Amino acid sequence: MSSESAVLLETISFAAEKHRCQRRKDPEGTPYINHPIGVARILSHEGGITDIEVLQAALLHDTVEDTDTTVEELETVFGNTVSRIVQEVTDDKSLPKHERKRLQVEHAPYCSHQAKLVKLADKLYNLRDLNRCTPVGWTPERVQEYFVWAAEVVKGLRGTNPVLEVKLLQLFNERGLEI
Ligand SMILES: [Mn+2]
Repeated sequence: MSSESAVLLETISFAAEKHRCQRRKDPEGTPYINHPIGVARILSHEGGITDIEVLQAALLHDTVEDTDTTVEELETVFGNTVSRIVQEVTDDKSLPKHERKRLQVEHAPYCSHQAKLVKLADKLYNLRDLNRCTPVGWTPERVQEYFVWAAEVVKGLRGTNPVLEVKLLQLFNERGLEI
């Protein structure tokens, strides 16, 4: 086995352990790990990304925000670049939700190219998921608001990956949104 394959398996295993008790918000309660795996697959399969550190960061992108994982831990296990990308895509949970969402819009243009890729794939996965089914407790208005907000974030990520961006634009257009 190539060393990159081994590294990816180590990363998937780490993320699966960290997210082991979490579920998505869909009515079926899909295991949370399906999301980071799906985000990494969008990058590799659709975006043509082969940068192993981007794929690792995609697999780990919600570990600091949503589990007990620290940036220092990621740095020790996976190195400086992977931990930096994850840190870039991690919201500051000490801030109110509205403020976190506003900061995502504001910071998007200034993220590294690698972090922008993870953000694009994360948004594409989540928007497709919202089209597939509505999260428990969400109204159609809340779903539409999420699309509006995501379009604002994606606006700041343009020029990063044409394939992913075209797919996102199609989803926004279906919702009557222009970016
Ligand atoms: Mn995510």
